[in-house]
Amino acid sequence: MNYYLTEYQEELRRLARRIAVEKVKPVAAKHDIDGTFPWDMVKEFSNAGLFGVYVPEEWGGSGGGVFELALVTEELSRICGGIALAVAATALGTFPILLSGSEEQKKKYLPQLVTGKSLAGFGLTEPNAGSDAGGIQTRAELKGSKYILNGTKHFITNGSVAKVYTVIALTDPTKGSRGASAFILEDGFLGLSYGKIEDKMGIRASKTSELVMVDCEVPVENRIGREGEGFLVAMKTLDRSRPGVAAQALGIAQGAFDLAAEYVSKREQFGKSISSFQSIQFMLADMAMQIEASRALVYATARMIDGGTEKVGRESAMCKVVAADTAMKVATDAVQLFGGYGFMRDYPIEKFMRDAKITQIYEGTNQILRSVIGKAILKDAVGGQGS
Ligand code: COS
Repeated sequence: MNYYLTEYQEELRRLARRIAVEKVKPVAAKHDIDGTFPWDMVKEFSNAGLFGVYVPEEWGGSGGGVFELALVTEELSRICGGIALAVAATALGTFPILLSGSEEQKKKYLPQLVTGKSLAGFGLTEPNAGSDAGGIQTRAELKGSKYILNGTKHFITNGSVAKVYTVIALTDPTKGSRGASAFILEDGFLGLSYGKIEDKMGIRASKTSELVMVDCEVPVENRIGREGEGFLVAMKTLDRSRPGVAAQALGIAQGAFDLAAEYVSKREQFGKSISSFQSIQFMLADMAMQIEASRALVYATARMIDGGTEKVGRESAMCKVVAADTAMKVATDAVQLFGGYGFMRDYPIEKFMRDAKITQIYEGTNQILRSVIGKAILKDAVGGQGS
């Protein structure tokens, strides 16, 4: 499929692919097994300028958008969906500053984030507020020139390795989600610690931790936007970051497919290559069709966002759901094509199946996103706008 990438986008894709193959591939299994964070890879991505591809040049980025971020995430995830998250989750944590931050906040934080000198994380989810993001309980009380934050965020990607966290907390608990505000926290702020570091099924090269805030002091100038705008900041962020999860899923699906296609071409049974059997060819065809359909939707959504469309919640959710379900299906089928070998840790394919699973869960489960899509469709139908 020709997506008519610009010369710059083609170059960026080649660069990300080269780094993924030459640098990430040799260390992916090690980080998956021991769960260590790939700081060497962060340095590689940083040197290559991959952290700033979606940030305007005035803030030190390369001037691209969600599309460029998707290209990089896809290529890195094709080799390792976990290591790719150093870039993708930093983007998630950076979006609130980029989209809703003040000039001073952008000046202070974006340069370190676009270079990869600092990683970022996004703190919305709490133990009792996952899909129900409006049900958060973390409190932020203004005392003099500081907000005092109390509460626990969990499942925070890049938690404990990031230096900057954008966190949503309630400044007015009587107003529910309309009483939420967004804040920038830094590693080392008084009262901020990391709590539990998660031991995960997949994306094990990525760190996931709690953010524990006990009388955590946050300067008033670190509030993003006005009080009460936090939920909106979070939703706008997720609208722009979900295509990134979709791109991660797309990369995982493509990577699993590549390995499976190569394997069936070499594997012989009944005296011939198993790729000569129609049942195998049908599986490959289905996998390839689903991957390409996902790619078309992810790219179209990213271009829609970069083109300036404001209301992108439905499309962003759609591409995430389609790509994540595809990743899970394709990775599962890829393991199937490897037969018994696919089940063994000696072969690289089972990791893709483990890595794929999270894409159906985080940044909005595929169930809650179907609900977001359904509500948007009905709203348009009632409004008489059609689709
Ligand atoms: N853009 C702008 N505004 C949005 C929005 C969006 N994408 N989605 C919701 N809003 C607004 C609504 O318009 C509403 O505004 P008003 O209070 O002015 O009417 C407000 O936000 C609350 O919206 P809603 O009533 O739909 O909220 P709910 O609590 O019913 O549900 C969902 C909100 C399900 C959409 C939200 O909680 C969600 O996305 N959950 C998944 C969370 C998630 O992705 N977690 C992962 C965290 S990062 S790994």
